[in-house]
Amino acid sequence: IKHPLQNSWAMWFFKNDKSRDWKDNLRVITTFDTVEDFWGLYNHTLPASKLQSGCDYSVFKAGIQPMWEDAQNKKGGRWLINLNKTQRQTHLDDFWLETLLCLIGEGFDEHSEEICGATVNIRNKGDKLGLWTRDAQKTEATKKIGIKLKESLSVPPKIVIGFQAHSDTAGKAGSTVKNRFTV
Ligand code: M7G
Repeated sequence: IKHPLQNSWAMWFFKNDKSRDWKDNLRVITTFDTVEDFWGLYNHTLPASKLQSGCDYSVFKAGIQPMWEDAQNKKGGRWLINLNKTQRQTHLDDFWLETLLCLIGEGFDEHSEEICGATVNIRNKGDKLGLWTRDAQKTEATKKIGIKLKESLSVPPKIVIGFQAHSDTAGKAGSTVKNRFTV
């Protein structure tokens, strides 16, 4: 008997093909709901650091699409960790795996309900890791999730990470989005 997870999850892949709409570049790889199936998937997909620039992986609770427009995301936001170019080799894969283990292990304690999923963006200008939550108004829960994420990834205290509401991010390509909270 396999070990069941609290939630079912879907893993998504995004490949940037500029001739198509953003949404049409997003595909589900597979869904999983056991520890064993998670490791099977993890072990047979490329590490994030080996993806081409412009690609994303996302892992979201089953039924939530990894986009701002989903009913479960539209009032939410993300904790964002920006990596510099050298950190793709030194930190990215560890950060991503640790984030996935927090997701599937319900590592945000009583706030795990607030979690929608996580995304890793592979970009030449600097990779990004985002942890998406469902309600940007829930100040206390959101901050606790940010603190826990920072701890779990062993982000040094002097590095500040920010939380951005999707409503602020949507439609602001290129410009800097203000942080609602930082930890
Ligand atoms: P990104 O891939 O999050 O970051 O957004 P990047 O700028 O580092 O590449 C790039 C662009 O993809 C955005 O400006 C949007 O045009 C599109 N995009 C990204 N996301 C997460 C969404 C989304 O959730 N919904 C829609 N409609 N477009 C998105």
